[in-house]
Amino acid sequence: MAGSNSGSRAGPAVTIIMGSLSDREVGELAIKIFRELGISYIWRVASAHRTPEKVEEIMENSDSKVFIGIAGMAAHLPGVMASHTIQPVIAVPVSGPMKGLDALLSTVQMPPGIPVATVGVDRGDNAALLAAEILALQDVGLAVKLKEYRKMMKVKVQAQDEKLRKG
Ligand code: RP5
Repeated sequence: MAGSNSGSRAGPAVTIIMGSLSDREVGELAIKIFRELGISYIWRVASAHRTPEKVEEIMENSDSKVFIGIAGMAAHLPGVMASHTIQPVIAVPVSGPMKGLDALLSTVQMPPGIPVATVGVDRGDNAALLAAEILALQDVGLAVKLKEYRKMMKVKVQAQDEKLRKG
Protein backbone atom coordinates (compact mmCIF):
# COMPACT_ATOMS: atom_id res chain seq x y z
CA MET A 1 0.00 0.00 0.00
CA ALA A 2 1.30 3.40 -0.85
CA GLY A 3 -0.09 6.89 -0.62
CA SER A 4 1.84 9.94 -1.45
CA ASN A 5 1.62 13.65 -1.71
CA SER A 6 4.24 14.50 -4.28
CA GLY A 7 6.65 17.36 -3.72
CA SER A 8 9.11 19.14 -5.97
CA ARG A 9 12.17 17.08 -4.93
CA ALA A 10 13.12 13.75 -6.49
CA GLY A 11 11.39 11.64 -3.86
CA PRO A 12 9.12 12.21 -0.87
CA ALA A 13 10.70 14.14 2.02
CA VAL A 14 9.48 11.55 4.52
CA THR A 15 9.10 7.79 4.24
CA ILE A 16 6.76 6.14 6.72
CA ILE A 17 6.86 2.38 7.19
CA MET A 18 4.20 0.62 9.25
CA GLY A 19 4.73 -2.93 10.49
CA SER A 20 1.17 -3.88 9.61
CA LEU A 21 -1.97 -2.38 8.13
CA SER A 22 -3.36 -2.59 11.68
CA ASP A 23 -1.04 0.37 12.46
CA ARG A 24 -2.83 2.52 9.90
CA GLU A 25 -4.77 4.68 12.37
CA VAL A 26 -1.50 5.85 13.95
CA GLY A 27 -0.02 6.46 10.49
CA GLU A 28 -3.02 8.60 9.59
CA LEU A 29 -2.24 10.96 12.49
CA ALA A 30 1.14 11.62 10.89
CA ILE A 31 -0.26 12.05 7.41
CA LYS A 32 -2.82 14.59 8.59
CA ILE A 33 0.05 16.77 9.86
CA PHE A 34 2.08 16.33 6.66
CA ARG A 35 -0.93 17.40 4.59
CA GLU A 36 -1.49 20.46 6.76
CA LEU A 37 2.15 21.47 6.44
CA GLY A 38 2.50 20.55 2.76
CA ILE A 39 5.24 17.97 3.35
CA SER A 40 5.65 15.22 0.76
CA TYR A 41 5.53 11.66 2.11
CA ILE A 42 5.06 8.06 1.18
CA TRP A 43 3.66 5.37 3.45
CA ARG A 44 4.25 1.66 3.11
CA VAL A 45 3.62 -1.54 5.03
CA ALA A 46 6.65 -3.74 5.62
CA SER A 47 7.53 -5.87 8.62
CA ALA A 48 10.98 -6.17 10.22
CA HIS A 49 10.23 -9.79 11.03
CA ARG A 50 7.84 -10.97 8.33
CA THR A 51 9.18 -9.11 5.27
CA PRO A 52 12.70 -7.98 6.21
CA GLU A 53 13.78 -7.93 2.54
CA LYS A 54 11.03 -5.43 1.76
CA VAL A 55 12.12 -3.14 4.59
CA GLU A 56 15.67 -3.29 3.24
CA GLU A 57 14.53 -2.61 -0.32
CA ILE A 58 12.47 0.43 0.71
CA MET A 59 15.30 1.85 2.80
CA GLU A 60 18.07 1.24 0.27
CA ASN A 61 16.06 2.86 -2.55
CA SER A 62 14.79 5.91 -0.68
CA ASP A 63 16.26 9.40 -0.74
CA SER A 64 13.91 10.71 1.96
CA LYS A 65 15.38 13.12 4.49
CA VAL A 66 13.56 11.64 7.48
CA PHE A 67 12.02 8.23 8.21
CA ILE A 68 9.20 7.20 10.52
CA GLY A 69 8.76 3.61 11.70
CA ILE A 70 5.39 2.70 13.22
CA ALA A 71 5.10 -0.68 14.92
CA GLY A 72 3.67 -2.51 17.88
CA MET A 73 4.65 -5.44 20.12
CA ALA A 74 8.38 -6.36 19.86
CA ALA A 75 8.79 -3.32 17.63
CA HIS A 76 12.11 -3.82 15.86
CA LEU A 77 11.06 -2.04 12.66
CA PRO A 78 12.41 1.46 13.44
CA GLY A 79 15.74 0.00 14.61
CA VAL A 80 16.08 -2.09 11.47
CA MET A 81 15.23 0.97 9.37
CA ALA A 82 17.93 2.95 11.21
CA SER A 83 20.48 0.24 10.43
CA HIS A 84 20.07 1.08 6.72
CA THR A 85 20.46 4.88 6.87
CA ILE A 86 22.23 7.77 8.54
CA GLN A 87 19.14 9.95 8.08
CA PRO A 88 17.08 10.46 11.26
CA VAL A 89 14.59 7.71 12.09
CA ILE A 90 11.62 8.43 14.35
CA ALA A 91 9.83 5.55 16.06
CA VAL A 92 6.16 5.46 17.01
CA PRO A 93 5.42 2.60 19.39
CA VAL A 94 1.88 1.29 18.84
CA SER A 95 -0.37 0.22 21.70
CA GLY A 96 -1.47 -3.41 21.93
CA PRO A 97 -2.13 -6.00 24.64
CA MET A 98 0.53 -4.39 26.89
CA LYS A 99 -0.75 -0.86 26.21
CA GLY A 100 2.32 -0.12 24.09
CA LEU A 101 4.89 -0.57 26.86
CA ASP A 102 6.41 -3.50 24.96
CA ALA A 103 6.79 -1.43 21.78
CA LEU A 104 7.94 1.65 23.70
CA LEU A 105 10.80 -0.21 25.36
CA SER A 106 11.67 -2.00 22.12
CA THR A 107 12.13 1.29 20.28
CA VAL A 108 13.58 3.49 22.99
CA GLN A 109 16.23 1.04 24.20
CA MET A 110 18.39 0.98 21.09
CA PRO A 111 21.93 -0.32 21.45
CA PRO A 112 24.74 2.26 21.21
CA GLY A 113 25.58 3.47 17.71
CA ILE A 114 22.17 3.19 16.04
CA PRO A 115 19.92 5.89 17.48
CA VAL A 116 16.18 6.08 17.00
CA ALA A 117 14.10 9.04 18.25
CA THR A 118 11.08 7.55 19.97
CA VAL A 119 7.90 9.57 20.49
CA GLY A 120 5.00 8.64 22.78
CA VAL A 121 2.80 5.58 22.32
CA ASP A 122 0.48 6.03 19.30
CA ARG A 123 1.76 9.60 18.79
CA GLY A 124 1.92 9.61 15.00
CA ASP A 125 1.16 13.32 15.12
CA ASN A 126 4.23 14.11 17.22
CA ALA A 127 6.40 11.96 14.95
CA ALA A 128 5.26 14.06 11.99
CA LEU A 129 5.88 17.32 13.84
CA LEU A 130 9.35 16.18 14.86
CA ALA A 131 10.04 15.20 11.24
CA ALA A 132 8.81 18.65 10.18
CA GLU A 133 11.13 20.33 12.69
CA ILE A 134 14.09 18.40 11.27
CA LEU A 135 13.14 19.37 7.70
CA ALA A 136 12.60 22.99 8.81
CA LEU A 137 16.30 23.26 9.68
CA GLN A 138 16.82 23.72 5.93
CA ASP A 139 13.45 25.12 4.94
CA VAL A 140 12.57 28.62 6.15
CA GLY A 141 9.03 28.43 4.75
CA LEU A 142 8.36 25.27 6.73
CA ALA A 143 9.78 26.87 9.89
CA VAL A 144 7.26 29.70 9.47
CA LYS A 145 4.42 27.16 9.12
CA LEU A 146 5.54 25.39 12.29
CA LYS A 147 5.54 28.67 14.20
CA GLU A 148 1.99 29.32 12.94
CA TYR A 149 1.00 25.83 14.09
CA ARG A 150 2.26 26.63 17.61
CA LYS A 151 0.31 29.90 17.60
CA MET A 152 -2.84 28.04 16.58
CA MET A 153 -2.42 25.63 19.51
CA LYS A 154 -1.94 28.53 21.89
CA VAL A 155 -5.18 30.12 20.70
CA LYS A 156 -7.03 26.80 21.18
CA VAL A 157 -5.82 26.37 24.78
CA GLN A 158 -6.64 29.99 25.58
CA ALA A 159 -10.15 29.46 24.19
CA GLN A 160 -10.57 26.36 26.38
CA ASP A 161 -9.56 28.33 29.48
CA GLU A 162 -11.94 31.12 28.55
CA LYS A 163 -14.80 28.65 28.05
CA LEU A 164 -14.13 27.03 31.44
CA ARG A 165 -13.95 30.36 33.28
CA LYS A 166 -17.25 31.49 31.76
CA GLY A 167 -18.82 28.17 32.89
C1 RP5 B 1 3.71 -5.45 14.64
O1 RP5 B 1 2.82 -6.33 15.22
C2 RP5 B 1 2.87 -4.50 13.83
O2 RP5 B 1 3.52 -3.27 13.75
C3 RP5 B 1 1.57 -4.42 14.59
O3 RP5 B 1 1.54 -3.29 15.44
C4 RP5 B 1 1.58 -5.71 15.42
C5 RP5 B 1 0.47 -6.63 15.09
O4 RP5 B 1 0.53 -6.94 13.72
P1 RP5 B 1 -0.71 -7.63 12.97
O5 RP5 B 1 -0.96 -8.94 13.67
O6 RP5 B 1 -1.89 -6.69 13.14
O7 RP5 B 1 -0.30 -7.77 11.54
O8 RP5 B 1 4.61 -6.10 13.82
